[in-house]
Amino acid sequence: MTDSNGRAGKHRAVCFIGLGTNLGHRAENLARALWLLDAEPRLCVAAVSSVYETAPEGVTEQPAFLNMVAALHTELSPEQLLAYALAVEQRMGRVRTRKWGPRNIDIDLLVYDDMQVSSERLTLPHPLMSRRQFVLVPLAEIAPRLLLADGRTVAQAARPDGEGVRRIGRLAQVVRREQHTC
Ligand code: PH2
Ligand code: MG
Ligand code: MG
Repeated sequence: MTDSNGRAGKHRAVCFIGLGTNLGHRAENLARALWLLDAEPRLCVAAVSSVYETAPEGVTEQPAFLNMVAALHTELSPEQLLAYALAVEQRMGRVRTRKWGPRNIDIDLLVYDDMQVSSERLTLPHPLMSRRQFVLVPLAEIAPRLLLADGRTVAQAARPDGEGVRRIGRLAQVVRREQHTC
């Protein structure tokens, strides 16, 4: 592949990820995860949604989540990106207790170009994304026309005024509010 100057270059994929946290300083956890992702030279955080406070799904007896999504440009393969995302979770000290239980940070790959992947470690697009308003509502901000597996666009599937998903602001504002500095 060549760029507009005729230089050979690696393919840069566009990927969407979901971030979630319901333990500790939640907004700081989101900020740190994005910072650690962006620190990888073959990966760039291209866009971020607002931050939403969301009611826990699956296991409902746990603290409320902060959720957001981000668009990444990356030269990493899906498997490499997954490995890097898991390394960021580990570096942030994530302790895995039970499935869908509380966590200080969760980074999920949602979509990677128009690639379909089905392996033991990774399924793309994320099989639950079209049912999760805590993913769809933030994703509608940065990728409203993205097509879901069922043929709807993200904008059609998102219910921003529905129950359980409340926009609380841009990340930098939310971090400052959590630190009580404004
Ligand atoms: N993640 C889960 C299970 N349930 N609920 C909300 N609101 N937000 C999440 O990120 C979330 C969840 C499994 O990863
Ligand atoms: Mg998850
Ligand atoms: Mg996960």
